[in-house]
Amino acid sequence: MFTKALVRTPGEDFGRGLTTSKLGPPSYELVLKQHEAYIENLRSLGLEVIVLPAEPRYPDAYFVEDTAIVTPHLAVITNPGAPSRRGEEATIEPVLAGYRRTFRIRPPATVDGGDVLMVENHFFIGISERTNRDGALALGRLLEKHGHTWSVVRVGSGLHLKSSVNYLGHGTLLVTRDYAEREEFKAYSKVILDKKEAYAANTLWINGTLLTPAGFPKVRFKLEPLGLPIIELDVSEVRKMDGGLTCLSLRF
Ligand code: CIR
Repeated sequence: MFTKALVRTPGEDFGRGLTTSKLGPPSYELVLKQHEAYIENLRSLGLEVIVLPAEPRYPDAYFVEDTAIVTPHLAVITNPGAPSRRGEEATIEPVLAGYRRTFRIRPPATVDGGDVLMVENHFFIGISERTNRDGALALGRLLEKHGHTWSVVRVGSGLHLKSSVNYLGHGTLLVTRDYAEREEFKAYSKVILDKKEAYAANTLWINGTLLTPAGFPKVRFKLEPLGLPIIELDVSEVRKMDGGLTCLSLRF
């Protein structure tokens, strides 16, 4: 169960962040509204939301998920894989130090939190363009010292592991087609997304409620049999910057 979420307000320059999407220029006014709605929903699910102010030097800094891995036992401050994002983590560390003992991933190791999927006590660490083998190993060692287990997953498609795979509770993963047959996940039940709705893999479990991006009607149909409440949230402007619902917060 989570009791807190840490978020950061997008800055006016958020449209200058990294992106590969071809969905057009994002609107600052709209992203602020969508971010506010996200916060309100987290609060309505009982979380205390810690809201940090925009960080002008770092247009991607509101994707706080990438800067740390927070577990019940520790917080690991990452070394983000994209050079333009290095330094974001230093703004998060003092905040998390108030809640957990903190550890760091140091260069040449790199890790983006978006590549780290927590499934109960186990952590799947994606090796991607952002998270390298040194990073996975450094993170894995810290996790195992604190009683967690871990394994690595090759991120073949999608920016981060959690762009394609997320945990829905009760031993069930939500996965894109590309990950449906992966050996690494064979022990889990799976909800498999249609190719056209792959973006909705970035669905966020909060204490038994699923927050899923609006605009993917088949996903609701696939998630309903799980019997969990579902909230659809519009994150169109975040999507234009290659982000989604999980990227916008650290939950702990
Ligand atoms: C980036 O490319 O780093 C940002 N524009 C998007 C990061 C999304 N974060 C995430 O999936 N955890």
